[in-house]
Amino acid sequence: MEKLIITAAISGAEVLKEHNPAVPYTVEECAREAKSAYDAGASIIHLHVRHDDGTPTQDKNRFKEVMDAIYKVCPDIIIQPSTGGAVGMTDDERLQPTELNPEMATLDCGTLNFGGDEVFTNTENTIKYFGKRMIERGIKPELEVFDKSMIDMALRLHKKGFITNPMHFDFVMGVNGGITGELRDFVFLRGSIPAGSTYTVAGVGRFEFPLAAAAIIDGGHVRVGFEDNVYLSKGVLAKSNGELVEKVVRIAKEFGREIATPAEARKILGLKPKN
Ligand code: KMH
Ligand code: ZN
Repeated sequence: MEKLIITAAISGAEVLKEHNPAVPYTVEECAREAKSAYDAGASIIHLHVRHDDGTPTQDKNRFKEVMDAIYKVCPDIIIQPSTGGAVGMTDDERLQPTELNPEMATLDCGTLNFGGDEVFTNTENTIKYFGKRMIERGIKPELEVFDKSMIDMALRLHKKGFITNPMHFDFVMGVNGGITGELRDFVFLRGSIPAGSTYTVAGVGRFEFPLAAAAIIDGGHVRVGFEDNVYLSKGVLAKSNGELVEKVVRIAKEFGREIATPAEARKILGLKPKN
């Protein structure tokens, strides 16, 4: 079985220090959290950035500052900026980190009810616009899937040339308004992607570790981190993103699954080697 790629979603746009004091806002805090995840075995950092007061921003200068600080302490890591940003941002605002030509970026494949009156809007034209931008700039999209219909959307847009092979999906499961994190739904999603594509699973809240175990057994990849879950176990806050990654590494070891280095992750995902 292929080695396991662990992605750490260290910051998110919605989770706050009120939920876990280790949630990073400042440049230094982001670098600290990325390093803790990298040291524990993460090869990808899924990145949102904030102002120092915790307000989410897609400002490309802030992304550059944070990415430079992360590369300083994790020189070979893969950084995957979010183009989802936060609810209510415009498409062009969300796309700003692509101007830095990162190796990867997220591409959200549909609209989602986020609870209350909040809607995370990704029209078909938005997805096409983002897909085209990533092709033009040689950025590998991670196809964010919050529901089965988003896989179908990605496959339709792949046929039309807005997304290229090999495709890499992220099943974000257990979000309010999206697909549940039940094993039945995981099996449904992973059976719905074409042969030759790869996937990561990001279980939200209590689904984080059961779904990590499922993906480890299945040969898929895993995302953990404060964006999705702030608890190490029931009622116990994680002290760092690294602690969440360490737990995945322990589970993987139990099943004999080795952990991919960033260089190995690049090979698995078809990214160019970093020199
Ligand atoms: N914060 C959500 C509105 C992504 O990173 O691409 C969008 C999100 C997905 O987190
Ligand atoms: Zn995100």
